[in-house]
Amino acid sequence: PTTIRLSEYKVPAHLVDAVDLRFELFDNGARVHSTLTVRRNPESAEEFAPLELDGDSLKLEQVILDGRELMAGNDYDETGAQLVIARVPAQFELTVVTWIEPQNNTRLEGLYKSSGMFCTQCEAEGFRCITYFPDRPDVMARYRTRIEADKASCPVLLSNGNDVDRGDLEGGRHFVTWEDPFPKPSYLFALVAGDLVEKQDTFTTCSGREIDLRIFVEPRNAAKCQHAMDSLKRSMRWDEEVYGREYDLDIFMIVAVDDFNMGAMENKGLNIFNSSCVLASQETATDLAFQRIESIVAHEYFHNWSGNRVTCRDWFQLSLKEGFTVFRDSTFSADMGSPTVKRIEDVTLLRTAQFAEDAGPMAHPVRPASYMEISNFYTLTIYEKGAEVVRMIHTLLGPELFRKGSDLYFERHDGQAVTTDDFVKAMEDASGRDLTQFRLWYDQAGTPVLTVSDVYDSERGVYSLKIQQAIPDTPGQTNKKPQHIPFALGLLGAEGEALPLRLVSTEDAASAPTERVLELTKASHTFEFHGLTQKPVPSLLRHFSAPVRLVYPWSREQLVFLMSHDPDGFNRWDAGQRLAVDVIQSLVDSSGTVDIDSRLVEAYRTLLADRTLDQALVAKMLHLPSEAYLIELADSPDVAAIHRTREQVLSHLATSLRDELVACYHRNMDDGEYEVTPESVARRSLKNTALAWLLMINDNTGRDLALQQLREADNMTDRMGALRALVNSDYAEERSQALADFYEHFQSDPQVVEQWFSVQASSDRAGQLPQIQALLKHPAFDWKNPNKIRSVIGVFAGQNLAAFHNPDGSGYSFLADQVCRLDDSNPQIAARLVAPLTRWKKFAPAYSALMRTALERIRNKAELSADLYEVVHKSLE
Ligand code: B3K
Ligand code: ZN
Repeated sequence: PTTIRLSEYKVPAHLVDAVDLRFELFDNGARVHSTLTVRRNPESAEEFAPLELDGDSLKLEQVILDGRELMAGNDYDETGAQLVIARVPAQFELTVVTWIEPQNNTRLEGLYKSSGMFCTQCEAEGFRCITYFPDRPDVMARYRTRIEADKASCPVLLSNGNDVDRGDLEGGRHFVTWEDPFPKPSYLFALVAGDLVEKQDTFTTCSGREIDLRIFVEPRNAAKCQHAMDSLKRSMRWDEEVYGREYDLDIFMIVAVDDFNMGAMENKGLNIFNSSCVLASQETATDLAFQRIESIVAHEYFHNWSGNRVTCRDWFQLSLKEGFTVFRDSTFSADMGSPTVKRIEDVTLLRTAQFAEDAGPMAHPVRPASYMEISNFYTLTIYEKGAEVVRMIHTLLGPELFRKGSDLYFERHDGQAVTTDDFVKAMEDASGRDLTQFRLWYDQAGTPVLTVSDVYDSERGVYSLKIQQAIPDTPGQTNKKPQHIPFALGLLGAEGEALPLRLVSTEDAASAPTERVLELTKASHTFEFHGLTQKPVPSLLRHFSAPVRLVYPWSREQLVFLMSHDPDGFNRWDAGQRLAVDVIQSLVDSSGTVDIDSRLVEAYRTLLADRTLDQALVAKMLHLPSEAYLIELADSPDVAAIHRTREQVLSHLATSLRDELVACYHRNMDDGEYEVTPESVARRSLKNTALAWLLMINDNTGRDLALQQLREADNMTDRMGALRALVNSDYAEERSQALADFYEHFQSDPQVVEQWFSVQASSDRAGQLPQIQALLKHPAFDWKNPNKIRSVIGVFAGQNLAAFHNPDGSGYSFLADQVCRLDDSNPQIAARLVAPLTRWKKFAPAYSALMRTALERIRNKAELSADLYEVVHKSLE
């Protein structure tokens, strides 16, 4: 595989104004007729450049240029990956006919079949698996698409835009023609053909236009679309109100597909979703799934502006649309529910997984400088860190100027393919702020480390805070420059009161704010706060105002104090996390002696008793830091020791708080109607946490409550909560019975079976390697379905850490086998699954040697895909 570099970007030599497609769909394949209206790009320096079209796995049948059929070898050359026509006029029409086999397409890129329906996935480079085309996002064209198929098996025929013509054909076939008036890059093309039912609704836009909304699903899923439809309407309204963005076509469609590599795809007017990200009912989906669906529906919808109307010039700019759109969907979810809880969830993902990525062999900037396989760059860094970067711009500018900036960005670049720099420029131009140094966030990889120290001068009444920043080296990048970091903070007095932050002694205490955003631009800063009569407790990096690691010598007293006094809910939670991390880490280090700080127990006791606190926040605070996070924080982690210690702490807490947990369970039992509001989600979460803790300590009351809940639950959150608690307990008999009954009841629902797989695969009781191997042999397991693969193999390697990191290396070797197997059918999935092994350098030597061996075995596999090649080679370098 070759390396593609941002520095080598060239504008396309040819532009395509119009694409006329005709698909003939058959059981044994599909013929694609594509007619392109092409002209030389006046902005290209290469006046006599040959026409180069990308192609992948295509059978070329015919090439016609301005009505004349071209001859292979004479007029054009077809290599595996390109169709090159050496001499072309300045303007011409080109027809290319190709034959493809969707039914054999296991990569799930381009046109493929899933549960009998035809569907497409073209981002990033899937359109070239359909026809020869300049498959790059800066070539934007108007598409007209005619689909022809058997009427009985494919009554529904969909593509982007508006449906402009339809009719019957000979032999029981029919056609529909779609026209998309908005120029778009090829990656936003979509086609769906199958036997689907639709749920219909309408939305009236701010300017009074009525939009036809449709969700297409297989008939058996007809009753599971309401939540996605409601989420869609909320998203449409929100984007009008918060960003002034109105929907532009007359129809908006969503289709649910079972076999899908990712979560969903924002194709213009025709979003295609992984079934698990759209279908929901109280009976089958957990609260988490409901929330996930709402945010993914919003995310894909928001792409209509941030991605489709304004798109990326090249794939190095991927975060232009992804970072911005994640920021938008995250703000949306915050507005729909609890902002603090949403922030906690986002930061947990960032600190656990993105920080790990940013410290590993695949670390890359938000705007990468090079890649081999673009599919490998749909990463937490591009998405989540990219969203944090946009959030920091929002923090630095404030909401009004940020909105001015986004208005300018959409207005200035509507219909264009642009860069992250264009985005920042619009923010600068609208606000008058200089973001030159801020741009380093896009170019430098690695998580900045902020080291904070403080001194209090009682004579002067001055508290000074010294903040130093350092950015670690990452592959190919050393000696980084200091970045521009917004640092939000507050100071608390002894009673928990918020103190005025006076940066100069002359500032008036009454008008000084109690929270400030300091701007760090140098390697070291010292800030002085005046007029303080005692040393305050600092509340640092509030709301997690920047994606950095914060180092400050917290005392446990300070953390306990912040847990109950910090006015910033996020930092209350964070103080609890830091306290728990500190307790667990010191026990891991002290090997053997288990003396658990009573302050931790008392802090949790207070939490369990406090009814005045936001219960959604309490529910989050009760979750101990995950093993993955503890591992991320450790140098040379010993996984077994971390796992054991965390379990000991959990058992100790559960034993000490046993009665409080039972009371918490009963208090949060809820016999009202099921609803997904922050309050009722919090109640279920508290109840199920209490249950899980009680079962950790083999409490018979807990067991009985779990069994009863499993029998009586009227929703999947409670059912799953009880099942998970039993599966993770020592009640072996109850566990097997519960798993068997559950499967029996839900086996016909693929999304529930996925949850059933993952509850086992993530459990150190039910998910040891032999059990995982048995799951792979289960009749419901399907090697062609990415969700099943993820729910067993992905969950095992990513969440069942003690079993995966078995010191005998069996977990690694198992993963290597599965990755090699999958690489032949679906390289994108293989390259994603291998991630846990790529972090080998981080672990204690006994682990890392075995991880490396497993990786080397993958490297030596015959016919490694480009996807897997890049990840494995870079991580072994
Ligand atoms: N843009 C798609 C990602 C498609 C990735 C394909 N390899 C989903 C999203 O971010 O909305
Ligand atoms: Zn996206």
